[in-house]
Amino acid sequence: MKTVNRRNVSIVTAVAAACAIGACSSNSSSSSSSASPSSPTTPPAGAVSTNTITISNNVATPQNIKVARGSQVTFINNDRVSHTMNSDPHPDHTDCPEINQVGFMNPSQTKQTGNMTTNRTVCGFHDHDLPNVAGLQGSITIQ
Ligand SMILES: [Cu+2]
Repeated sequence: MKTVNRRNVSIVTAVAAACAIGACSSNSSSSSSSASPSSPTTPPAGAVSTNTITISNNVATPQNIKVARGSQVTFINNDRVSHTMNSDPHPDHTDCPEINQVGFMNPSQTKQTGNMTTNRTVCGFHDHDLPNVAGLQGSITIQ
């Protein structure tokens, strides 16, 4: 009994010593960099010229589009579940309020943004109910 206890104590001591010299493998210190979606500052490469984004199976297609300034973007929810599309950043939705006019979408529902007249070049969007699902994040570049 005493031998076992002594061995456990020495293992704990060894782990604590390893952490003290920076050998811990924890990634907790970098978690803040992968937080909520926010608008990109430059247009994503490969943005598609279209005014329509279709959602199915928790993926928006195309994810990155470019549109004329002042035009509207149509979101089509072809999914079996509802989605709530909002402007980045989450949860404030302040970058491009025009996108917030889409908001809650029932399955099979189609909704439009307001006229994209923001001063921003790129507007990020996301599903407010699933803010960390990458397939439901995308961008609208305004030309
Ligand atoms: Cu949100």
